[in-house]
Amino acid sequence: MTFTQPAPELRNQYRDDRVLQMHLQRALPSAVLAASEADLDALGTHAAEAWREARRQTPAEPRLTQWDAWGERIDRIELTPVWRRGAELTARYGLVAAGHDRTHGGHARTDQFARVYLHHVASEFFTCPLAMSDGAATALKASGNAALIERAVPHLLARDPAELWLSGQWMTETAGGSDVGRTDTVARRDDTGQWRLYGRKWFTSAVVGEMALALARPEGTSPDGADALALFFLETRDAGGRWNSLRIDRLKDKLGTRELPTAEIHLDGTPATPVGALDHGVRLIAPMLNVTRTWNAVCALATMRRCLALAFDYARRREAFGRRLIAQPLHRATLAGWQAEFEAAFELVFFVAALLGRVEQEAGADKALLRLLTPLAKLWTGKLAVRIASEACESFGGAGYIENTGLPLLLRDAQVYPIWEGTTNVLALDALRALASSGMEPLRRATGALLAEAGGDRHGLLAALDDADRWLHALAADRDGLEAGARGLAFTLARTFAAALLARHSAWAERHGDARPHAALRLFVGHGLSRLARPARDDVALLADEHVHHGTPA
Ligand code: MFK
Repeated sequence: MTFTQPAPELRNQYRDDRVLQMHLQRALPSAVLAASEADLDALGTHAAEAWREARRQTPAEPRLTQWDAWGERIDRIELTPVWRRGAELTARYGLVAAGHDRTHGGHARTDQFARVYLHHVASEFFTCPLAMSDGAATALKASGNAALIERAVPHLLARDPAELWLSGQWMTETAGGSDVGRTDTVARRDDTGQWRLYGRKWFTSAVVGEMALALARPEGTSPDGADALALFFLETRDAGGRWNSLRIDRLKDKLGTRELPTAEIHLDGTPATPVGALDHGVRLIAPMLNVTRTWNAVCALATMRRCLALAFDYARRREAFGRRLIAQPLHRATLAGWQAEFEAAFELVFFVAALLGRVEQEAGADKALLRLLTPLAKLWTGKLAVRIASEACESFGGAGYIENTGLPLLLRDAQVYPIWEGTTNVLALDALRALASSGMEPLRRATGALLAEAGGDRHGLLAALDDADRWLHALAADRDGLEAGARGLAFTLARTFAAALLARHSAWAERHGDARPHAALRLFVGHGLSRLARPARDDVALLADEHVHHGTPA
């Protein structure tokens, strides 16, 4: 008899997802959920079918052809089959439009991100340009630039694929990287007064889009620094459909997200329009950053859910050492532990999504809380997705290391989440920036309100916040110490607030006869909430400076 192992299977990813369904039942009025449920169900079916289909195909990658047979520069990008369907599915399910819909007021973002969460893995990271498009629509609306809003926003929010535009966010440069203030791209006026951009953009993931928002330094302003950057709107193609004075140098050879045609480009006089004043461009692009970081967190969550769905399914099928994996004490405890982390992260991410919707559509919503929680949710879920993807591969044994199971791809793709839209350290420092302007009070107030709904603070969450506050005060005059510990602080705040959210949710679930969220809460809290640390400066110096060599390497 030949030895075979049972492949994991996916069922409808909406109907099969207790965590999503229960969250939506609690968080959305029944009329809002009823209006979306057919779409969520269809996206759940599509997710399962796309997984099966992808296993039958050799993975496809985009291809760049720079020159035609006659020597003309064409820079044509051929997309994968899934990407070619991207616009149609985006328009049909309103993956961007739903977030800006005013029918359900502040619930718009919950509705939208439930769709995105279900579709993300099946989309092969088509969600990346969608995140940028959503961010661009948000930044343009916030800018108040009526002409640009009229020109672009209806396209970005279109529900007709023929009208839909995608936008890029062109910020990253060779010198700049995360230090956007070192942007080298120059904006210069031509004889007609038209602004034109010149420079090299190093990571443009949505180059196939119709437009982009790009940072550039207006000629004649100070040579460095973020304050002298301006935000520009540009259209990538001219009226004849040719590239608008830009060249695609190459597609990136990336660890993961390989279906996504991330490009290096040269702007060589691309016509552009200032979105606002000719300085403080980072301030103008910040609304975009915060939206794309929320997408990042939702997509990280979607990867976690996919990994766990496959790992649990396999554990129920595969038998070893005389019983199914799911009956093995260590295996079941391992999976349950990651499920608990996922459920806590789920509550945090969907809370941030809902709060974004309220801030955008309701008066009096807590902007300071959103400003702090956005980087916290992004940085924590980025790291957690990598760990869960790695554990999921491991839970399959050797099969998890075999390319055409589709499992290694989940791990490679997950590694983008802590990098895309700002690294863990950049985000931890951003959280410090938010704390410097509003302090801990918004978080403490919100935690208190959640615990009141949960029926009390049974897990010492307010004490955990007090510890974090004391840590902050102790380092108030020590900027280097504060920065050195910023990751630990960020993880502590993210975990503690996620626990408060899960406490509120599990109290509701228990009233509805479901004990599982409470079990998730107990396991999650059991993993520990605090990650506060004060790495001794001398110890850090001994190790960090060890690698500084003097003279020529041997
Ligand atoms: C999906 C697959 C993708 C494929 C591969 C992708 C690989 C990765 C490719 C990428 O490049 S992703 C993009 C990654 N880059 C970033 O996310 C940027 C990282 N850098 C930052 O986040 C910096 O913190 C930032 C550029 C936003 C600001 O740094 P600066 O230049 O030092 O500016 P500063 O002085 O801190 O802030 C300028 C203003 O913006 C301030 O306001 P004021 O002028 O009024 O004082 C800040 O408060 C404000 N600001 C900054 N961050 C903000 C913000 N406001 C609101 N929200 C924020 N998050």
